[in-house]
Amino acid sequence: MQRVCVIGLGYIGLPTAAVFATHGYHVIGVDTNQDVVQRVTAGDTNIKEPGLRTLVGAAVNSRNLAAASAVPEADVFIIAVPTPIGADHRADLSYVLAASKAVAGRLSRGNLVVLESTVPPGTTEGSVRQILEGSGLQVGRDFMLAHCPERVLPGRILHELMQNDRIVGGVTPESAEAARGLYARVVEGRILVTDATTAEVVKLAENTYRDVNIALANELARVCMRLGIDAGEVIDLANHHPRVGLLRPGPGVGGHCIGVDPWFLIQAAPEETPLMQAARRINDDQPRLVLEMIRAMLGSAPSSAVAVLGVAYKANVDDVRESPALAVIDGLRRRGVEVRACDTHVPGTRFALLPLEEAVAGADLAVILTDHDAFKDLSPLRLAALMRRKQILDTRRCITPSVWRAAGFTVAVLGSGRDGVPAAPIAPAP
Ligand code: SAJ
Repeated sequence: MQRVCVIGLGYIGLPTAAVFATHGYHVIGVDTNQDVVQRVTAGDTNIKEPGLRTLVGAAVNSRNLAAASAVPEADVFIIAVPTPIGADHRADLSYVLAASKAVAGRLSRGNLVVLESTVPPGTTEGSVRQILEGSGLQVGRDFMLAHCPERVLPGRILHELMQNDRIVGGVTPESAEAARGLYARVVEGRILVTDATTAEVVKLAENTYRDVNIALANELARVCMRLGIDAGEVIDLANHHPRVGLLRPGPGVGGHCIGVDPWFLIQAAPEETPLMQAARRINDDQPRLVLEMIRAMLGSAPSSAVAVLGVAYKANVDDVRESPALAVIDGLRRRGVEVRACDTHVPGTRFALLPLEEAVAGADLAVILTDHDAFKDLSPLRLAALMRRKQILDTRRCITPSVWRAAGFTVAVLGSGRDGVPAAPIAPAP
Protein backbone atom coordinates (compact mmCIF):
# COMPACT_ATOMS: atom_id res chain seq x y z
CA MET A 1 0.00 0.00 0.00
CA GLN A 2 1.38 3.44 -0.97
CA ARG A 3 2.28 5.69 1.97
CA VAL A 4 0.91 9.21 1.57
CA CYS A 5 2.01 12.02 3.86
CA VAL A 6 -0.38 15.00 3.99
CA ILE A 7 1.23 18.12 5.47
CA GLY A 8 -1.29 20.47 7.08
CA LEU A 9 -4.42 19.04 8.72
CA GLY A 10 -6.70 22.05 8.23
CA TYR A 11 -9.87 22.62 6.20
CA ILE A 12 -8.31 21.03 3.10
CA GLY A 13 -5.56 18.75 4.40
CA LEU A 14 -7.68 16.78 6.87
CA PRO A 15 -10.54 15.98 4.45
CA THR A 16 -7.92 15.08 1.83
CA ALA A 17 -6.08 12.79 4.27
CA ALA A 18 -9.33 11.11 5.35
CA VAL A 19 -10.53 10.56 1.78
CA PHE A 20 -7.20 9.08 0.66
CA ALA A 21 -7.13 6.86 3.78
CA THR A 22 -10.53 5.45 2.87
CA HIS A 23 -9.51 4.84 -0.77
CA GLY A 24 -6.64 2.40 -0.44
CA TYR A 25 -3.76 4.59 0.74
CA HIS A 26 -1.94 4.51 4.05
CA VAL A 27 -1.94 8.14 5.20
CA ILE A 28 0.05 10.02 7.82
CA GLY A 29 -1.22 13.52 8.42
CA VAL A 30 1.28 16.04 9.77
CA ASP A 31 0.51 19.24 11.62
CA THR A 32 2.61 21.60 13.72
CA ASN A 33 -0.32 22.12 16.09
CA GLN A 34 -0.08 19.44 18.80
CA ASP A 35 -3.76 19.78 19.66
CA VAL A 36 -4.73 18.96 16.07
CA VAL A 37 -2.42 15.92 16.07
CA GLN A 38 -3.96 14.64 19.31
CA ARG A 39 -7.51 15.13 18.09
CA VAL A 40 -6.93 13.36 14.78
CA THR A 41 -5.07 10.55 16.56
CA ALA A 42 -8.24 10.12 18.64
CA GLY A 43 -10.29 9.98 15.41
CA ASP A 44 -11.78 13.41 16.02
CA THR A 45 -11.74 16.96 14.63
CA ASN A 46 -13.17 20.33 15.58
CA ILE A 47 -13.51 21.37 11.93
CA LYS A 48 -17.26 21.55 11.30
CA GLU A 49 -17.77 20.12 7.85
CA PRO A 50 -20.59 17.74 6.94
CA GLY A 51 -19.49 14.10 7.23
CA LEU A 52 -15.88 14.91 8.17
CA ARG A 53 -15.88 13.73 11.78
CA THR A 54 -17.41 10.38 10.82
CA LEU A 55 -14.92 9.90 7.99
CA VAL A 56 -11.91 10.79 10.16
CA GLY A 57 -13.15 8.38 12.85
CA ALA A 58 -13.58 5.58 10.30
CA ALA A 59 -10.17 6.26 8.70
CA VAL A 60 -8.36 6.23 12.07
CA ASN A 61 -10.21 3.08 13.16
CA SER A 62 -9.16 1.30 9.96
CA ARG A 63 -5.54 2.20 10.88
CA ASN A 64 -5.05 3.81 7.49
CA LEU A 65 -4.95 7.30 8.97
CA ALA A 66 -2.55 8.44 11.67
CA ALA A 67 -1.29 11.87 12.71
CA ALA A 68 2.20 13.08 13.58
CA SER A 69 4.01 16.32 14.24
CA ALA A 70 7.04 15.59 12.03
CA VAL A 71 7.21 14.62 8.36
CA PRO A 72 7.99 10.88 8.00
CA GLU A 73 9.37 9.04 4.97
CA ALA A 74 6.63 8.33 2.42
CA ASP A 75 5.97 7.55 -1.25
CA VAL A 76 3.84 10.64 -1.81
CA PHE A 77 3.88 14.03 -0.06
CA ILE A 78 0.86 16.33 -0.35
CA ILE A 79 1.38 19.89 0.91
CA ALA A 80 -1.90 21.52 2.03
CA VAL A 81 -0.83 24.42 4.24
CA PRO A 82 -2.25 27.96 4.29
CA THR A 83 -1.00 30.84 2.14
CA PRO A 84 -2.27 34.00 3.84
CA ILE A 85 -1.63 37.52 2.55
CA GLY A 86 0.29 40.12 4.45
CA ALA A 87 -0.78 43.72 5.06
CA ASP A 88 0.97 44.58 1.75
CA HIS A 89 -1.39 42.14 -0.06
CA ARG A 90 1.52 39.90 -1.03
CA ALA A 91 1.39 36.15 -0.49
CA ASP A 92 2.99 34.88 2.68
CA LEU A 93 4.67 31.68 1.49
CA SER A 94 6.35 30.87 4.80
CA TYR A 95 4.19 27.79 5.51
CA VAL A 96 4.62 26.44 1.96
CA LEU A 97 8.38 26.94 2.07
CA ALA A 98 8.71 25.39 5.56
CA ALA A 99 6.67 22.37 4.44
CA SER A 100 8.82 22.04 1.29
CA LYS A 101 11.97 22.08 3.42
CA ALA A 102 10.55 19.39 5.70
CA VAL A 103 9.75 17.24 2.64
CA ALA A 104 13.21 17.87 1.14
CA GLY A 105 14.69 16.36 4.30
CA ARG A 106 12.74 13.12 3.72
CA LEU A 107 12.78 12.97 -0.07
CA SER A 108 13.96 9.81 -1.80
CA ARG A 109 14.09 8.44 -5.34
CA GLY A 110 10.68 7.63 -6.84
CA ASN A 111 8.73 10.03 -4.60
CA LEU A 112 5.89 12.23 -5.81
CA VAL A 113 5.41 15.67 -4.24
CA VAL A 114 2.10 17.50 -4.78
CA LEU A 115 1.46 21.11 -3.78
CA GLU A 116 -2.27 21.69 -3.16
CA SER A 117 -1.95 25.08 -1.43
CA THR A 118 -3.03 28.07 -3.53
CA VAL A 119 0.10 29.98 -4.57
CA PRO A 120 1.20 32.87 -6.81
CA PRO A 121 2.13 31.85 -10.39
CA GLY A 122 5.54 30.22 -10.66
CA THR A 123 5.84 29.07 -7.04
CA THR A 124 5.84 25.32 -7.79
CA GLU A 125 8.38 25.52 -10.62
CA GLY A 126 10.36 28.15 -8.72
CA SER A 127 10.90 28.11 -4.97
CA VAL A 128 9.28 24.75 -4.20
CA ARG A 129 11.29 22.96 -6.88
CA GLN A 130 14.49 24.72 -5.77
CA ILE A 131 14.04 23.68 -2.14
CA LEU A 132 13.26 20.06 -3.07
CA GLU A 133 16.22 19.87 -5.44
CA GLY A 134 18.36 21.11 -2.57
CA SER A 135 18.13 17.48 -1.43
CA GLY A 136 20.45 16.57 -4.32
CA LEU A 137 17.64 14.82 -6.22
CA GLN A 138 16.40 16.12 -9.56
CA VAL A 139 12.78 16.66 -10.55
CA GLY A 140 11.58 14.51 -13.46
CA ARG A 141 14.52 12.14 -13.06
CA ASP A 142 14.59 11.23 -9.35
CA PHE A 143 11.27 12.55 -8.07
CA MET A 144 8.05 14.01 -9.46
CA LEU A 145 6.52 17.39 -8.61
CA ALA A 146 3.04 18.70 -9.44
CA HIS A 147 0.59 21.41 -8.45
CA CYS A 148 -2.96 20.14 -7.97
CA PRO A 149 -4.93 23.05 -6.56
CA GLU A 150 -7.71 22.33 -4.10
CA ARG A 151 -10.98 23.79 -5.39
CA VAL A 152 -13.58 22.49 -2.93
CA LEU A 153 -16.33 24.60 -1.42
CA PRO A 154 -16.52 24.84 2.39
CA GLY A 155 -19.76 23.14 3.40
CA ARG A 156 -19.45 20.63 0.52
CA ILE A 157 -15.81 19.66 0.85
CA LEU A 158 -16.09 15.86 0.93
CA HIS A 159 -18.56 15.72 -1.93
CA GLU A 160 -16.54 18.12 -4.10
CA LEU A 161 -13.20 16.45 -3.29
CA MET A 162 -14.42 13.32 -5.02
CA GLN A 163 -16.90 14.65 -7.59
CA ASN A 164 -15.25 17.80 -8.99
CA ASP A 165 -12.99 17.69 -12.02
CA ARG A 166 -9.39 17.99 -10.89
CA ILE A 167 -6.58 20.02 -12.45
CA VAL A 168 -3.18 18.38 -12.33
CA GLY A 169 -0.20 20.54 -13.31
CA GLY A 170 3.14 18.76 -13.64
CA VAL A 171 6.55 20.43 -13.48
CA THR A 172 7.40 17.74 -16.05
CA PRO A 173 4.98 15.59 -18.13
CA GLU A 174 6.01 12.52 -16.09
CA SER A 175 5.17 14.42 -12.90
CA ALA A 176 1.68 15.21 -14.24
CA GLU A 177 1.13 11.54 -15.09
CA ALA A 178 2.25 10.45 -11.62
CA ALA A 179 -0.13 12.92 -9.99
CA ARG A 180 -2.96 11.84 -12.28
CA GLY A 181 -2.41 8.25 -11.10
CA LEU A 182 -2.55 9.36 -7.45
CA TYR A 183 -5.87 11.23 -7.77
CA ALA A 184 -7.48 8.69 -10.14
CA ARG A 185 -8.25 6.43 -7.18
CA VAL A 186 -10.24 9.05 -5.28
CA VAL A 187 -11.62 11.45 -7.89
CA GLU A 188 -14.78 10.51 -9.77
CA GLY A 189 -14.72 13.70 -11.88
CA ARG A 190 -12.32 14.14 -14.81
CA ILE A 191 -8.61 14.65 -14.23
CA LEU A 192 -7.28 17.36 -16.53
CA VAL A 193 -3.55 17.54 -17.10
CA THR A 194 -1.46 20.66 -17.72
CA ASP A 195 1.78 22.30 -16.55
CA ALA A 196 2.28 23.54 -12.99
CA THR A 197 2.12 27.31 -13.65
CA THR A 198 -1.05 26.97 -15.74
CA ALA A 199 -2.64 24.96 -12.90
CA GLU A 200 -1.70 27.72 -10.43
CA VAL A 201 -3.29 30.38 -12.62
CA VAL A 202 -6.43 28.27 -13.26
CA LYS A 203 -7.10 28.17 -9.53
CA LEU A 204 -6.51 31.91 -9.12
CA ALA A 205 -8.63 32.70 -12.19
CA GLU A 206 -11.60 30.75 -10.78
CA ASN A 207 -11.68 32.67 -7.52
CA THR A 208 -10.95 35.97 -9.26
CA TYR A 209 -13.86 35.36 -11.63
CA ARG A 210 -16.12 35.01 -8.61
CA ASP A 211 -14.67 38.08 -6.90
CA VAL A 212 -15.20 40.23 -10.00
CA ASN A 213 -18.74 38.90 -10.46
CA ILE A 214 -19.60 39.64 -6.80
CA ALA A 215 -18.09 43.14 -7.19
CA LEU A 216 -20.39 43.71 -10.17
CA ALA A 217 -23.38 42.62 -8.07
CA ASN A 218 -22.27 44.94 -5.26
CA GLU A 219 -21.87 47.83 -7.69
CA LEU A 220 -25.33 47.10 -9.16
CA ALA A 221 -26.68 47.18 -5.59
CA ARG A 222 -25.39 50.74 -5.19
CA VAL A 223 -26.81 51.77 -8.58
CA CYS A 224 -30.24 50.31 -7.79
CA MET A 225 -30.39 51.94 -4.36
CA ARG A 226 -29.75 55.26 -6.04
CA LEU A 227 -32.42 54.55 -8.68
CA GLY A 228 -35.02 53.46 -6.13
CA ILE A 229 -35.30 49.92 -7.49
CA ASP A 230 -34.24 46.51 -6.22
CA ALA A 231 -30.95 44.92 -7.35
CA GLY A 232 -32.26 41.53 -6.22
CA GLU A 233 -35.09 41.73 -8.70
CA VAL A 234 -32.79 43.07 -11.43
CA ILE A 235 -30.38 40.17 -10.91
CA ASP A 236 -33.12 37.53 -10.77
CA LEU A 237 -34.63 38.78 -14.01
CA ALA A 238 -31.28 39.26 -15.77
CA ASN A 239 -30.29 35.70 -14.84
CA HIS A 240 -33.18 34.41 -16.97
CA HIS A 241 -30.97 35.30 -19.94
CA PRO A 242 -29.24 32.11 -21.05
CA ARG A 243 -25.78 33.71 -21.00
CA VAL A 244 -25.99 35.80 -17.81
CA GLY A 245 -25.12 34.52 -14.33
CA LEU A 246 -24.83 37.46 -11.93
CA LEU A 247 -23.93 36.68 -8.32
CA ARG A 248 -25.47 38.37 -5.25
CA PRO A 249 -24.65 41.58 -3.44
CA GLY A 250 -23.83 41.32 0.24
CA PRO A 251 -21.87 42.88 3.11
CA GLY A 252 -18.55 41.94 1.48
CA VAL A 253 -16.43 38.96 0.51
CA GLY A 254 -15.05 36.88 3.34
CA GLY A 255 -13.26 33.57 3.74
CA HIS A 256 -9.65 32.74 3.07
CA CYS A 257 -9.92 32.35 -0.71
CA ILE A 258 -11.96 34.72 -2.84
CA GLY A 259 -10.80 37.91 -1.16
CA VAL A 260 -7.21 36.68 -1.09
CA ASP A 261 -6.46 34.83 -4.33
CA PRO A 262 -6.94 37.75 -6.74
CA TRP A 263 -4.03 39.45 -4.98
CA PHE A 264 -1.75 36.60 -6.08
CA LEU A 265 -2.53 37.43 -9.72
CA ILE A 266 -2.32 41.18 -9.07
CA GLN A 267 1.07 40.62 -7.42
CA ALA A 268 2.25 38.80 -10.57
CA ALA A 269 1.16 41.57 -12.97
CA PRO A 270 0.10 44.79 -11.18
CA GLU A 271 -0.09 46.88 -14.33
CA GLU A 272 -2.24 44.36 -16.19
CA THR A 273 -4.93 43.93 -13.54
CA PRO A 274 -6.98 47.14 -13.10
CA LEU A 275 -10.27 45.19 -13.19
CA MET A 276 -9.18 42.73 -10.50
CA GLN A 277 -7.92 45.58 -8.32
CA ALA A 278 -11.20 47.51 -8.72
CA ALA A 279 -13.18 44.39 -7.74
CA ARG A 280 -11.12 44.01 -4.58
CA ARG A 281 -11.68 47.66 -3.66
CA ILE A 282 -15.44 47.45 -4.26
CA ASN A 283 -15.88 44.25 -2.24
CA ASP A 284 -13.65 45.50 0.59
CA ASP A 285 -15.78 48.67 0.74
CA GLN A 286 -19.06 46.82 1.37
CA PRO A 287 -18.74 46.84 5.20
CA ARG A 288 -18.46 50.63 5.00
CA LEU A 289 -21.69 50.76 2.99
CA VAL A 290 -23.39 48.60 5.63
CA LEU A 291 -22.09 50.94 8.36
CA GLU A 292 -23.49 53.93 6.48
CA MET A 293 -26.89 52.24 6.23
CA ILE A 294 -26.80 51.45 9.95
CA ARG A 295 -25.86 55.03 10.80
CA ALA A 296 -28.80 56.35 8.80
CA MET A 297 -31.20 53.97 10.53
CA LEU A 298 -29.98 54.74 14.03
CA GLY A 299 -30.23 58.46 13.43
CA SER A 300 -29.08 60.75 16.21
CA ALA A 301 -30.14 58.57 19.18
CA PRO A 302 -27.49 59.19 21.88
CA SER A 303 -26.74 55.57 22.81
CA SER A 304 -27.72 52.79 20.50
CA ALA A 305 -27.55 49.02 20.62
CA VAL A 306 -27.32 46.91 17.47
CA ALA A 307 -28.01 43.17 17.31
CA VAL A 308 -25.66 41.62 14.74
CA LEU A 309 -27.13 38.41 13.36
CA GLY A 310 -24.35 36.33 11.81
CA VAL A 311 -20.60 36.58 12.21
CA ALA A 312 -19.50 33.71 9.90
CA TYR A 313 -18.29 34.69 6.43
CA LYS A 314 -21.10 32.82 4.68
CA ALA A 315 -24.20 30.74 5.28
CA ASN A 316 -24.17 27.67 7.51
CA VAL A 317 -20.43 27.52 8.23
CA ASP A 318 -18.62 28.29 11.50
CA ASP A 319 -15.68 30.00 9.78
CA VAL A 320 -15.10 33.69 10.57
CA ARG A 321 -11.85 34.20 8.65
CA GLU A 322 -11.90 37.58 6.88
CA SER A 323 -15.64 37.77 7.55
CA PRO A 324 -17.10 41.16 6.60
CA ALA A 325 -19.15 40.94 9.81
CA LEU A 326 -15.94 41.49 11.80
CA ALA A 327 -15.30 44.77 9.97
CA VAL A 328 -18.90 45.88 10.59
CA ILE A 329 -18.67 45.00 14.30
CA ASP A 330 -15.35 46.86 14.62
CA GLY A 331 -16.76 49.92 12.86
CA LEU A 332 -19.81 49.99 15.15
CA ARG A 333 -17.71 49.68 18.30
CA ARG A 334 -15.43 52.47 17.11
CA ARG A 335 -18.52 54.68 16.81
CA GLY A 336 -19.51 53.84 20.38
CA VAL A 337 -22.47 51.65 19.40
CA GLU A 338 -23.18 48.72 21.71
CA VAL A 339 -22.90 45.52 19.65
CA ARG A 340 -24.62 42.27 20.60
CA ALA A 341 -23.66 39.53 18.20
CA CYS A 342 -25.34 36.18 17.66
CA ASP A 343 -24.36 33.34 15.34
CA THR A 344 -26.09 29.99 15.12
CA HIS A 345 -22.93 28.22 13.85
CA VAL A 346 -19.89 29.93 15.40
CA PRO A 347 -19.08 28.66 18.92
CA GLY A 348 -20.53 31.05 21.53
CA THR A 349 -17.32 31.49 23.46
CA ARG A 350 -15.86 33.48 20.56
CA PHE A 351 -16.59 37.22 20.25
CA ALA A 352 -18.80 37.04 23.36
CA LEU A 353 -21.65 35.74 21.21
CA LEU A 354 -25.15 35.73 22.67
CA PRO A 355 -28.24 33.61 22.08
CA LEU A 356 -30.67 35.30 19.64
CA GLU A 357 -33.14 36.52 22.26
CA GLU A 358 -30.42 38.13 24.37
CA ALA A 359 -28.83 39.75 21.32
CA VAL A 360 -32.04 41.44 20.18
CA ALA A 361 -33.45 42.33 23.61
CA GLY A 362 -33.50 46.14 23.91
CA ALA A 363 -31.76 46.62 20.53
CA ASP A 364 -32.50 49.61 18.32
CA LEU A 365 -31.71 47.70 15.14
CA ALA A 366 -31.13 44.09 14.04
CA VAL A 367 -28.66 43.60 11.17
CA ILE A 368 -28.49 40.30 9.29
CA LEU A 369 -24.90 39.82 8.09
CA THR A 370 -24.88 36.05 7.40
CA ASP A 371 -27.63 34.10 5.66
CA HIS A 372 -27.65 31.12 8.03
CA ASP A 373 -30.83 29.05 7.59
CA ALA A 374 -31.90 29.98 11.13
CA PHE A 375 -32.14 33.67 10.17
CA LYS A 376 -34.53 32.89 7.32
CA ASP A 377 -37.14 31.78 9.87
CA LEU A 378 -36.93 34.79 12.19
CA SER A 379 -40.31 35.80 13.58
CA PRO A 380 -41.00 39.56 13.35
CA LEU A 381 -43.52 39.28 16.18
CA ARG A 382 -40.98 37.65 18.47
CA LEU A 383 -38.37 40.30 17.70
CA ALA A 384 -40.91 43.13 17.96
CA ALA A 385 -41.69 42.06 21.52
CA LEU A 386 -38.02 42.18 22.50
CA MET A 387 -36.49 45.14 20.67
CA ARG A 388 -36.42 48.77 21.82
CA ARG A 389 -37.00 50.03 18.26
CA LYS A 390 -38.49 47.87 15.52
CA GLN A 391 -35.83 48.18 12.82
CA ILE A 392 -34.11 45.55 10.69
CA LEU A 393 -31.41 45.75 8.01
CA ASP A 394 -31.04 42.68 5.81
CA THR A 395 -27.76 42.53 3.88
CA ARG A 396 -28.33 38.95 2.67
CA ARG A 397 -31.94 38.70 1.48
CA CYS A 398 -33.05 36.47 4.35
CA ILE A 399 -36.39 38.08 5.22
CA THR A 400 -39.55 39.06 3.32
CA PRO A 401 -39.71 42.86 3.81
CA SER A 402 -43.52 43.12 3.39
CA VAL A 403 -44.10 40.67 6.27
CA TRP A 404 -41.79 42.64 8.56
CA ARG A 405 -43.29 45.99 7.56
CA ALA A 406 -46.75 44.58 8.33
CA ALA A 407 -45.44 43.79 11.83
CA GLY A 408 -44.47 47.45 12.27
CA PHE A 409 -40.78 47.23 11.37
CA THR A 410 -38.74 49.77 9.46
CA VAL A 411 -36.95 47.53 6.95
CA ALA A 412 -33.90 48.21 4.82
CA VAL A 413 -32.43 45.70 2.38
CA LEU A 414 -28.93 46.12 0.99
CA GLY A 415 -29.31 46.72 -2.74
CA SER A 416 -32.93 47.80 -2.60
CA GLY A 417 -34.07 51.38 -2.96
CA ARG A 418 -37.73 50.32 -2.87
CA ASP A 419 -40.29 51.64 -0.39
CA GLY A 420 -38.52 54.87 0.30
CA VAL A 421 -35.32 53.22 1.47
CA PRO A 422 -32.17 54.40 0.37
CA ALA A 423 -31.40 54.26 4.06
CA ALA A 424 -28.18 56.14 3.54
CA PRO A 425 -26.61 58.61 1.16
CA ILE A 426 -24.21 56.31 -0.61
CA ALA A 427 -20.70 57.53 -1.07
CA PRO A 428 -19.03 55.99 -4.14
CA ALA A 429 -16.55 53.16 -3.54
CA PRO A 430 -13.01 54.56 -3.45
N1 SAJ B 1 -20.55 35.93 -1.75
C1 SAJ B 1 -21.33 37.03 -2.09
N2 SAJ B 1 -22.20 36.92 -3.13
C2 SAJ B 1 -22.33 35.74 -3.82
C3 SAJ B 1 -21.54 34.64 -3.49
C4 SAJ B 1 -20.65 34.76 -2.44
O1 SAJ B 1 -21.23 38.10 -1.48
O2 SAJ B 1 -23.18 35.71 -4.73
C5 SAJ B 1 -19.60 36.02 -0.64
C6 SAJ B 1 -19.90 35.01 0.46
O3 SAJ B 1 -20.88 35.47 1.32
C7 SAJ B 1 -18.54 34.87 1.11
C8 SAJ B 1 -17.57 35.03 -0.06
O4 SAJ B 1 -18.31 35.66 -1.09
O5 SAJ B 1 -18.32 35.91 2.05
C9 SAJ B 1 -16.97 33.75 -0.58
O6 SAJ B 1 -17.91 32.69 -0.55
P1 SAJ B 1 -18.02 31.59 -1.70
O7 SAJ B 1 -19.06 30.62 -1.30
O8 SAJ B 1 -18.19 32.24 -3.02
O9 SAJ B 1 -16.58 30.91 -1.76
P2 SAJ B 1 -15.58 30.22 -0.68
O10 SAJ B 1 -14.54 31.25 -0.33
O11 SAJ B 1 -16.30 29.59 0.43
O12 SAJ B 1 -14.91 29.07 -1.59
C10 SAJ B 1 -14.27 29.42 -2.82
C11 SAJ B 1 -14.78 28.48 -3.92
N3 SAJ B 1 -14.36 28.97 -5.22
C12 SAJ B 1 -15.24 29.08 -6.25
O13 SAJ B 1 -16.41 28.82 -6.15
C13 SAJ B 1 -14.69 29.54 -7.56
C14 SAJ B 1 -14.22 27.08 -3.69
O14 SAJ B 1 -14.57 26.23 -4.79
C15 SAJ B 1 -12.69 27.13 -3.55
O15 SAJ B 1 -12.13 25.85 -3.32
C16 SAJ B 1 -12.38 28.00 -2.35
O16 SAJ B 1 -12.87 29.32 -2.65
C17 SAJ B 1 -10.87 27.98 -2.15
O17 SAJ B 1 -10.41 27.25 -1.24
O18 SAJ B 1 -10.14 28.62 -2.93
